[in-house]
Amino acid sequence: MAHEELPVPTYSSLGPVYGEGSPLEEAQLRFDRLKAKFVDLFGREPDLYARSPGRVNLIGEHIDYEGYSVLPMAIRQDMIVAIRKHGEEESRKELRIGNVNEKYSVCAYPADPDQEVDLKNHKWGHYFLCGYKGFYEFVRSKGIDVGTPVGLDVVVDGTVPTGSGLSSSAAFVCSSTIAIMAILNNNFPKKEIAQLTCECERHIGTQSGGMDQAISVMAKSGFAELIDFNPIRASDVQLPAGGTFVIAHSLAESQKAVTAATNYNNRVVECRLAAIVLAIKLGMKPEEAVSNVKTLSDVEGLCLSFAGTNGSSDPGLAVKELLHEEPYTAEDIEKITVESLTSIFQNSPTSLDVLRAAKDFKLFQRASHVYSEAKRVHAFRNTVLSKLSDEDMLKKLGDLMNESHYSCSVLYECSCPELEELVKICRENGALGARLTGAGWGGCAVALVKESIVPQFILNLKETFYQSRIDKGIISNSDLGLYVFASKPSSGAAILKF
Ligand code: NG1
Repeated sequence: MAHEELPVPTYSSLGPVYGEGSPLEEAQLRFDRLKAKFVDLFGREPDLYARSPGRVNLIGEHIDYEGYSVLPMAIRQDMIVAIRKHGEEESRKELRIGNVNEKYSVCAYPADPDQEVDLKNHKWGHYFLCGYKGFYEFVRSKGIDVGTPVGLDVVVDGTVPTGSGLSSSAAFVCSSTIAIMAILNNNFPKKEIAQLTCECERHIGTQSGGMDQAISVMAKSGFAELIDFNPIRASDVQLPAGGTFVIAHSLAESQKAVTAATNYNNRVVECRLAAIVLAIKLGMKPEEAVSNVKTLSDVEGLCLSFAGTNGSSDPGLAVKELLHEEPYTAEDIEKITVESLTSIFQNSPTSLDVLRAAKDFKLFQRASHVYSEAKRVHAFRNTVLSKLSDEDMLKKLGDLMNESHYSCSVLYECSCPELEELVKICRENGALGARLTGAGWGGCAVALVKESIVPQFILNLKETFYQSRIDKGIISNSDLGLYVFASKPSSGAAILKF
């Protein structure tokens, strides 16, 4: 059976997830501490645990929500959710969510799947609530009866750094959803859980694309995955020997949920507008384009026919010929769509927030990024499958990563000064390629480095990037390992019952 058709695995020991040696010992300590915290807070032991990893995206940035394939791998840092279901006799119908990290105080919500997530008042526990609401929506849509909602006690322990572009949010939402699913005696094919958790996370107000949840749920130890959407599918990608991915934090925190209207969701809206304008320029009736075209992949066919008549197979040619580089005002676009932007997005409150915050729309730049980045993902995969020597292969992969960064930085404008500095330093210190990873606007860079120079590379980053920040007290020397580390592809989500 295809990997994505299988349910989330359930294990009775930590070995299948964490391997052996020191990672296993560290994991055992974390589970012991988590259980102790649970007993401390709630006076009982958890019934089960669910864990989901963070991820690093190797290539394919800001294209998942446009329907294009991406190529991430899971990292060892993860989120573990310990959960206990109240009995019918227990009167408290509440979700209580504690955290091993004292920085996060206990959050409580009614055990009501229909409550709204209070987006104006952001709390860390909201991510659990996203999983809770999303899970009930899913089972109801399938006609599955999971009984009357009862109270749930929950404690979480996370090691994915937050706001770092490594998907701590998806690790949290996926582990929460899977814990809720397991405690209510259900399990589903991973591809359904990947889709469901993507929808869960949208309750936090970002128009999330689905990559993070897909890799967190479907990852396999030792492999990166090519993730396709519509339908969701994961294909193993074996990375060439001799190369290692080093992840380095720029120390600028990217607050995706808080800055959604000007950053993440803004780009989603710009891509939609670019797609609609292209469709109309390529002959679709305005009202048809407005109602049917959601993403740039929806108009790829039209762009390809246009390219074909000009002797090319690049959908980007339509962007070059039919969109202008000058940013578009709302009025410019409305002349083409013959409908106001507020009416086009009337059913999406988070998009209306974008329109209120935006001065103009860079349709040419955003569409150029998306079509070129989508091509780079396949070039990356084809390079890995090619007969090139490991050395040449690593060099080509590095070049593609550098091109991806340029496009993110210049066309998509999702970098920031700290990331630019860090990426430059990575390249100066021997990285074959380096780029921002994840949503950007802060967070991490990922660098492809020859395995033989990894320790020296990390030391050099320490000297040239981190030392001045340690001196300023931004991070402490002893925490450096949390901010810069080499990572191998780790395993995906799991349920643990001991
Ligand atoms: P991160 O870096 O985890 O915030 C976000 C989106 C992805 C994808 C990337 C950009 C969520 C949960 N994740 O990732 O779907 O669009 O940005 O490639 O919104």
